[in-house]
Amino acid sequence: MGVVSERKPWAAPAAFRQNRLRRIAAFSICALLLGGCEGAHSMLEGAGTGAAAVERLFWVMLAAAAVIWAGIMALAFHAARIKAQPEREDTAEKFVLLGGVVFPTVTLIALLIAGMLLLRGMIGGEPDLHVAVEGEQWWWRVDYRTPDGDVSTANEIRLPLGQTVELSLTSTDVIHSFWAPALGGKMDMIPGRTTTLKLTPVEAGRWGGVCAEFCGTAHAQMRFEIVVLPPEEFETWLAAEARPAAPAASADGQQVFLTAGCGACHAVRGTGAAGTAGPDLTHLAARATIASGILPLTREQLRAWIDDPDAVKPGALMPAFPDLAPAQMEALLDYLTGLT
Ligand code: HEC
Ligand SMILES: [Cu+2]
Repeated sequence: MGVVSERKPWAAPAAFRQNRLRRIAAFSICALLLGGCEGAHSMLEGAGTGAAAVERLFWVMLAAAAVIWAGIMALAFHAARIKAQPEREDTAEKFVLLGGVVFPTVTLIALLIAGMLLLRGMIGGEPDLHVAVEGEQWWWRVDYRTPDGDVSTANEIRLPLGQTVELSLTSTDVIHSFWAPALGGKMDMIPGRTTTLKLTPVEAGRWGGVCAEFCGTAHAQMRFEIVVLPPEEFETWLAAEARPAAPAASADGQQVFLTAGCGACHAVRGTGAAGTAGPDLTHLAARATIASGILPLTREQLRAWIDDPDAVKPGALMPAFPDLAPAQMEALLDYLTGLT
């Protein structure tokens, strides 16, 4: 009596079913990952010449890898199907020499040359504009020089469409890395050194950026935005930024700001506040977000931030102000939201 299989003839074997599950899981994971390939942080929907160069290089590398992979798979299938038979030693040697030395050398050199030619697009031409960006724990200080004076802002880099900007990048504390995938490459920000990165935006809009080098507690909350504007709009914005702060929307609020000690860390040009440890707040209300892109700039979010920065962004280097009376907080918020 033979062994009777319990399995019904029409049911797929367990291994196959398990495999199918695995395949579905793998497919879903790939689909999810590919879903990440679009949007404001996408290198594949580039909005700058640098990103376009990286994208072309990506496709060239992918195509080359696919061709080589298909070739190797074909060889492997072939090898599995033919009957094994001893090769002559000199044929085997030739095969190893061609497949193991000549082929990789030629292919890698060709890809290297292709890469260097394609990435020439990232070097960029003569810059039309210079912007200094400094990585801080955990936000971005952004400085412009204008004929009307220096402009300092945070976490929002406005750029004119179609012009080449040279970013001078550095850091005050640890190594950060500046990365705006939709516009161009990625560059380390190193304390005591200045690195540069050129970007030429070719599409107006808001593009995302992140810190790409682990830099401490709030690294993952260290985001920024690049806002690409038509050149006239950019000039208007820059001229407005160069002006000192608007007259205080709330004199009481300004008083709270100055007496609570905010001015020790924050500057508001045109008032006594000239601190530099935190972002310049002269034109705070002209920004769309606070705390390096993690909160939209609204009255409620400002309140939440000032109440307890650490709850919003663990590790934030701003103390909490739990002792502000409700009326003081409202006046302070009136003042801050009036800093247009
Ligand atoms: C010890 C220094 C320090 C003091 C004092 C301080 N801040 Fe800050 N503040 C910071 C730092 C640092 C940041 C940036 C934190 C981050 O994004 O990681 C910040 C961020 C902010 C922001 C968000 C700005 C932006 O563009 O993202 C606002 C608004 C703000 N502070 C308001 C205040 C107010 C109001 C007070 C006083 C009640 C105050 N701060 C006191 C250091 C300080
Ligand atoms: Cu960082």
